[in-house]
Amino acid sequence: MRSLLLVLCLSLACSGAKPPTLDAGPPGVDCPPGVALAGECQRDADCASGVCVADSAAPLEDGAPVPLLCAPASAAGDGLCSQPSDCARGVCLVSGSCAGPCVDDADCDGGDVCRHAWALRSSEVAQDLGACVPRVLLPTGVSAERLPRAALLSSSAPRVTLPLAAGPSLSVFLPSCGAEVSAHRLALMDGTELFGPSAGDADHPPINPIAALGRPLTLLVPSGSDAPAAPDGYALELDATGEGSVEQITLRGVPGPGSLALQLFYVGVPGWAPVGDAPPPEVQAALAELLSILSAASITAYVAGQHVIPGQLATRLAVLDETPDGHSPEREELFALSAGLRQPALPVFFVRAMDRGALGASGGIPGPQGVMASTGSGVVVAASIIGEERLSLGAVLTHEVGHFLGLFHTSEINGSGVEALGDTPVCDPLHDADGDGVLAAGECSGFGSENLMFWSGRGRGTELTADQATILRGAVLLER
Ligand SMILES: [Ca+2]
Ligand SMILES: [Zn+2]
Repeated sequence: MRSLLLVLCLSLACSGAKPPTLDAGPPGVDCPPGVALAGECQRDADCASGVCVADSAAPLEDGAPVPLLCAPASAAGDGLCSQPSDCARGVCLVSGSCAGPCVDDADCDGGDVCRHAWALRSSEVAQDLGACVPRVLLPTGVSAERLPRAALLSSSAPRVTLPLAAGPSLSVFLPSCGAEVSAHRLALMDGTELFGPSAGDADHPPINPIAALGRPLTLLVPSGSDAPAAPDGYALELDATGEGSVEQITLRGVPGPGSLALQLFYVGVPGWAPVGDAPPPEVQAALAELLSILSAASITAYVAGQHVIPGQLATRLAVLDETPDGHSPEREELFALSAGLRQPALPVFFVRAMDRGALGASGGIPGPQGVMASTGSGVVVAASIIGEERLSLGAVLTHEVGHFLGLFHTSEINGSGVEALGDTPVCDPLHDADGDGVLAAGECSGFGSENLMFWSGRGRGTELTADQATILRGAVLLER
């Protein structure tokens, strides 16, 4: 039941919809692009002379692969862009940066990885390709420890144990293509279980909760004031499916007040586009509420960039569908549009609506902060919230940001709770006045519906406790 609720947090952040089931999702958290060929090259190595560039003379077919040919690079730049001609190779990704084409990671320099990406070919046409894009982007003062890849051999050993150094830290686990990992157990070196099979109901909540099925898996230690510091470190057991390996990146920062850079993506919301350098009015209002809520934790935020997704890509992702088993490949594809961002930031996606009445979602609890181009790299909110009674776009957006920075719900839909915070309000099942098994916002008035991290957005909760503010101020994504 524990895992079920954590998945609920991730995918149905604030709706009253039925929880998804836990069947395995589609494989491949992190795979090479696999884009069909559309020209004479896919990478520079394919060219006897010149480099592999976009064919600017080819007809613009929306949704088709970028046509590529061997030619001399132009004198244009390779940094930020708003159109193809800004880039030496004519490839301007929808995240607003120039990129070079590739087939696999070996084609990329400087720690970049080769991933599927979408390029702006005009204001109405997006085309895809394999592109070299940054992987880990961290604010000054944050260290990243990249451990050697650990082998996953699921046929002989479906469970692997990894040592985890003392916190506080955020670890992100990136399995090789075709493999998946989930958290099975986290323990102290003396065997004390902090998360695992013996903790799983309201009477035995985990001491250090983990969103065990996050894609990618992330793990914050300690994850709250009630979780021990563990100076000797931890033993972490992962369940693996598929064969391959897993890369572990452990991030450490210096907790304190800071600023959050936001990269805003508009995905098929009618009329939503930048107004000069400013966001559209609806988003400005939501950001004003976000600033007001986060100021209680001494955190500020600013808009670092804005991106309008064009064409069929926007049409397809404007309404995020789920599969019958509760997964959302479209949401994962949306978060991967962060590919190409070149500065540490939180990607924020605005879509028209989400399946099953969901209002928003986070790419993890916490999200993979600083890791770009992954299936969890961002938060999403539905513009359909605008005009709905008892809902606020700003509060839902900030709730998802709270998840991404490391906050769990104060109470779940059934009154249970998993977070490791000592001072947050609890709304237990005794408050289910109408006996329908759902702890609605109205039933939890005075018992947590006022809190930002209440499970339902219909309380319009904005409050943060001191322990929640401490978690937020520890987020490695903040600029300090
Ligand atoms: Ca009820
Ligand atoms: Zn939530």
